[in-house]
Amino acid sequence: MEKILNYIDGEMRAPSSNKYINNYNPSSGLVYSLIANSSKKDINSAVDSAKQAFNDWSTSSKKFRHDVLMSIADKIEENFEALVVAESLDNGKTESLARRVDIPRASENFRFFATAILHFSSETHDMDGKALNYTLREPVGVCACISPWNLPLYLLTWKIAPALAAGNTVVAKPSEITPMTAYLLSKICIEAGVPKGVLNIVHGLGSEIGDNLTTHPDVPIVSFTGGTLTGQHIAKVTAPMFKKLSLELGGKNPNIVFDDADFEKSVSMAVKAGFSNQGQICLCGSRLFVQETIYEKFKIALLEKISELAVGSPLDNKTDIGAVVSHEHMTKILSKIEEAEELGGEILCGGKRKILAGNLKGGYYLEPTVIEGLSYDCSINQEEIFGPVLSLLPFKSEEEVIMMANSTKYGLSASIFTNDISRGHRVAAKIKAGVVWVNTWLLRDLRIPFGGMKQSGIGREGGFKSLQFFTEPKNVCIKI
Ligand code: TXE
Repeated sequence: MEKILNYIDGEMRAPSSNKYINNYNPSSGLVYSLIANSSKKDINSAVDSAKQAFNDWSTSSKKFRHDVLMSIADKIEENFEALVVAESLDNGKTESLARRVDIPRASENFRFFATAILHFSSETHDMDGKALNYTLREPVGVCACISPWNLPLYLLTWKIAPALAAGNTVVAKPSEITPMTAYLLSKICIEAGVPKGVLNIVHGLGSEIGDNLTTHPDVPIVSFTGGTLTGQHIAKVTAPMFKKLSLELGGKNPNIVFDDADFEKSVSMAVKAGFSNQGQICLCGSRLFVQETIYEKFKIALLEKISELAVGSPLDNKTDIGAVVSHEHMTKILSKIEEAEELGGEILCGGKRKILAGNLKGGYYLEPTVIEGLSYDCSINQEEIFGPVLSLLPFKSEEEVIMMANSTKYGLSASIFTNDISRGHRVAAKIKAGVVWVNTWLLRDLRIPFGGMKQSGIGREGGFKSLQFFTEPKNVCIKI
């Protein structure tokens, strides 16, 4: 059985404990590989290696760093199909989604920041000829990049690429639930000739080695994407050490459909926003608000569209919904659906595990589920479920839907569907979220400041915002 090893100091290494964790294939529920169960010793080796490499890497030319990142992107594209198959096998998502979204975005992340660093600049401030201020933006040091299981390679590279482009070295800790493509990326980096120690990838249980990495005295900066609870924990343990922190956390995103919206488009976008990646995207529109004047008609059309979704093998091109990522996560989602029924919610469709035939019978498949009849402020409509579960709520007025949309502790993203462009601007201005789409969803320009407010996180990623996060500004004032 394949063993997923650490990538430390430019080579693949077994964990110092020589212990491994089972890695499950969500589509069958079977163990298909083993993951290095690393310890503090492995984290320390990785940080030491990154420290050794820092001086040369941080003083290398931007052009050199551009070339290294571009060669990683080239190698990702050379290994495209293998990465697609691996991502689907490890996460349970369909191969078609990994081929369309996850893997292309991984190489794009490297290309985007390889070129961004060539255009990155900072400001000067002239004091009427008496003095000149200029701002330097210097690499920070060894960066901890910690990533989740829902878009494994996509989100890991979204952190590694800007950190390296800015001249830092990196110790990355991918999710122990989906480590495979990070492991393949390690081998790609060796092939691409990445200097040893520039990037290190350590696998293992976040609950066991996460603190070793985030509180390591030689790691001054942490970039994390994952659950809000874990984000809170990381903020707590790093606060006394004044570390630079970027937290991209959970969401409970409203999708608002006004009665003047393009009907067909808003129905199909509501299904896409609710069920893409089995609803396991922090940006998913999991709360669907529909104006009451079109609510019944919209509900019929929505259920009709959802009934066409195929739940099946991630390898089958006809599959729309693959397996959710783990047995534990499937159980959590089913318990939330049960809670919704106990609260008086009505299950309009789905609500159950789907058992497939043959070797997929042990897979973690859930039917796309719609729940209605719950109050906007109940637990189901306030807490992130992170699965193929959509909550449907009617609203009367703009004011009412804005109040309900803003009622959760999250503030990551929102979508608004209306053909009244003034209303689009007006409602977007009042929604408490870091990213607001009007008449679309998940349309991403990598230059925008991406991130959430409230308990959806701290800081922004994307374009120069990422490079600003991964550098330390220093102002120099020269007396003339
Ligand atoms: O996230 P965790 P999980 C939400 C979603 C999901 C919940 C938990 O609701 O159900 O978060 O998911 C590492 N110090 N999102 O369990 O625990 C861990 O090993 C340092 C939203 O995946 O946050 C993994 O690499 N690191 C999210 C990473 O943190 C620690 C996407 C994320 O794990 C650590 C995924 C610690 N103490 C889940 N404990 C999004 N915003 O997209 C764990 N880790």
